[in-house]
Amino acid sequence: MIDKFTDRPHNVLNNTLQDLLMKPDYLQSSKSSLKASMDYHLRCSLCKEASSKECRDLFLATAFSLRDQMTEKILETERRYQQAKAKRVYYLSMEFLIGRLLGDALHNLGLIDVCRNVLADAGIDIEEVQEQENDAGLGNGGLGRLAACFLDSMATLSIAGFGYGIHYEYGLFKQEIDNGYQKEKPDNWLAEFNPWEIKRTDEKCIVPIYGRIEHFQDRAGDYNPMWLDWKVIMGIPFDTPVVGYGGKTVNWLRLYGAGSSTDFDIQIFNEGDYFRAVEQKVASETITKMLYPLDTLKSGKELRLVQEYFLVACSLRDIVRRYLKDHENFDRFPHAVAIQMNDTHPSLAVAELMRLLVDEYALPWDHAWELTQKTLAYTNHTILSEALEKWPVSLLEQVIPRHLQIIYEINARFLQKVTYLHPGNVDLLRRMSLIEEGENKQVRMAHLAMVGSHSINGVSALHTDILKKNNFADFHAMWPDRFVNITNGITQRRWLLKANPQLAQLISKTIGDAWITDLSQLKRLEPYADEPAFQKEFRKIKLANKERLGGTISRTAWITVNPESLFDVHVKRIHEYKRQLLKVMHIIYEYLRIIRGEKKHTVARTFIFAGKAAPGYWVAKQMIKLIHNVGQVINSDKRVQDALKIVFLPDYRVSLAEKIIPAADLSEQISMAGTEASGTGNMKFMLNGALTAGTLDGANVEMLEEVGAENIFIFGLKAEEIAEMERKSSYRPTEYYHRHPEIRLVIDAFRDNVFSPSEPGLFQWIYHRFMNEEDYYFHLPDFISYIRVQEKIEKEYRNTASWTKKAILNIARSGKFSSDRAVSEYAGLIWNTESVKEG
Ligand code: 26V
Repeated sequence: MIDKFTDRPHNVLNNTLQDLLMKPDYLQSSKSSLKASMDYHLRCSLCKEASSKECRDLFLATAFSLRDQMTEKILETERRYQQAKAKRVYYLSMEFLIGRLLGDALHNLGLIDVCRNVLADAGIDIEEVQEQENDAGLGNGGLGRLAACFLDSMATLSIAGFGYGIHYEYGLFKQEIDNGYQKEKPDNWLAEFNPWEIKRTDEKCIVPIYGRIEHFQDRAGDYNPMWLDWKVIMGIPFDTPVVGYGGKTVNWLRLYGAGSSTDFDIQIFNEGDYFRAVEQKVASETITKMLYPLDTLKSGKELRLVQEYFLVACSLRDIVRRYLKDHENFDRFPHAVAIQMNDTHPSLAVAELMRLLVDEYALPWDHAWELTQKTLAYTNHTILSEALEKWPVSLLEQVIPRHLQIIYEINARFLQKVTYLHPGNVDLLRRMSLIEEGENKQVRMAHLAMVGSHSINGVSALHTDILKKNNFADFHAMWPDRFVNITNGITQRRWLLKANPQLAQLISKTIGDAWITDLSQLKRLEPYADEPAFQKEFRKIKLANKERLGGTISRTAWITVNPESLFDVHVKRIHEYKRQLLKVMHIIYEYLRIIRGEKKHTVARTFIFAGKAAPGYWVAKQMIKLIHNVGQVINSDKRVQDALKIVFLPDYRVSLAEKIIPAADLSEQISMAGTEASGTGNMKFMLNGALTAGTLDGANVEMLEEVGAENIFIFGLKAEEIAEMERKSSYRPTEYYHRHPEIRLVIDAFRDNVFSPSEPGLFQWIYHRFMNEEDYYFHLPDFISYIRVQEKIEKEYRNTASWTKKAILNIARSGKFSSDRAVSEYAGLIWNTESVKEG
């Protein structure tokens, strides 16, 4: 009898299973071996019948099967790195927004079709199985997702690059919507077991914290401070394999969870204080309980500082331990190791590396400093002043007293250098100091990161330019060569191959599949941009993606949308600088003009929003409520039922983005110029054939350069124009209000409760803000050019062939925005490392 799963006689299958139980020799990619491996794991790892059709069981069995392959490859990759004496790159980040891993792993291992077939034979849809996986939401947004894309690219390029982060028990909160208001729910993503990670108790480390400094002298009479009475936290590593495309190289992401030291507990136990011992254990474990959401208010939370220190302390111990396995002293440290600090969150690495080298390995200060600077590099991801990290000196003194001492020493030596270069310039000293003076002294973490690194990079050309000219101008004047730009990128494996399989297939059918590892190949699509047959296929795929998203919308937001309408999409974190309000004002303008008979609607639009607001950020939460209320009024108004629909999809996360982005016609990237460091969503939309309505901000500037002005809709003031208006304090919102009837129409609607008929006054704060000249993100100066560009969009969308051509050209010209390009630039310009390929 032939087994329908394996195409083999039953007795052969039984033999295979027998073999498996003795010697797991199933690391091949054929259908039968994957099926056999899944059966094995159903039985032996999950204690379920091999015939189980539970999607959860099948998800776990598939994941275990893939993990087997990956762990084997990790060892092989490690041997290759060892043999080549590869320089190792450690990417330190408080966030890794990796989302789901199954689909990614299947694509990268080349098993997606095999797995689809295995499951289809059992009558199961692979997508249903993929839906079983919880997103690993270990990040807030762009910064964390960038880290995840970089991991994929490093593995694909066979760079010995590893992520180091925190094993949060709770990821970013889940968002629910109640009467239009955001409600936060805990994201207990590990509740149902995470099949990818491997807990490495054998590689745990000890981290000292708190305590006090005693000022001793050594035998030679030199100052020798001692850090005493510290407490102990244990750092327990959890490793997740990161498989590169083609499955040849498998790196890993190491996330540290905090635990209590058993020795420490035993001491308290022995003192007979059982409850204190348990308290101690719970307190330690709290450190990695949850990821902090971005908040507007400077919270100065001790626990967050402890998290940042914990990450740095665990990572550096591990990095040094690995290094010392093959080296006798530290002389080659910067040749063997590169450490990238993802924003200032891990910038205590500067002080911790100095402490390790000077205190624990007894290196002279100057030598230690040279090694530290040569090893570390810093990426800046934001210039928003409220997001620049500063920690109170008093808090550092309490939590990590020795590190504070070291920071003071670094500062003293640094200021000496500044004084030497600019004698008598006290103002410059005050500006550049690592310590902000004042009633409550604070450590400026960006200054610490810059002083302690050999490289400082911004994440788009415009952003790097702004860093050099404004925020870090003094540092740039001192070290012009230390500043580099590396424009962000995204991995096409997740954001096209996996998220938009039909489009990926069409592209591969047309130009071959080299684009999967070389995105510049997409250029070869250009000749097809106005070819009717290709256009037709592209449109068919776009429509199918829109229909699919329509299904998600009706299930999660209970709104029926027309897939033939223009999908106009604004999805990202909710923040004033990203200007969701500008989008809402445009919608209100359209609506009021149609119902007043001033405009005949021509193009039906579905406006799609998604995004989380920080729990303590009132304005952002009001924006969510506003979007819902405007939606309620407009969606239920028969006069516009064929013209306008507004949707807010709850709980924006990586897996939802994967459904939304392939379905977009228009991508809204409308931040106030000079505020969005780069943006990466903008690139994902472009890659999936959406056109962009955008300001000249972040990477939009470079998208314009790549795609050409006729294929992107740019509007609004430029960053320098805004900076100039801010310098002169010349902007008066009320002047715009009085000058432009279009603006009055919209703003008066907030005053007149048009969108809160049953809650008068709810949105009047928006009206008052404008009237009080408080429009910090320049909505009004950009409004008129925004509605004009939207009129143009509408006109162009009606010409289907020309719109489709533009969409295809966007795809064809998106090659620059691959994270493979970005990571290669890091490797060349900052890390001084290269690929270690097989063979
Ligand atoms: C931090 C904070 C902290 C408190 C106040 C509100 C606020 C707003 C933004 C941020 C930014 C956190 C860092 C971050 O995620 N930056 C993003 O990094 C992306 C990757 O480089 C980049 O594409 C985005 O433009 C940038 O916002």
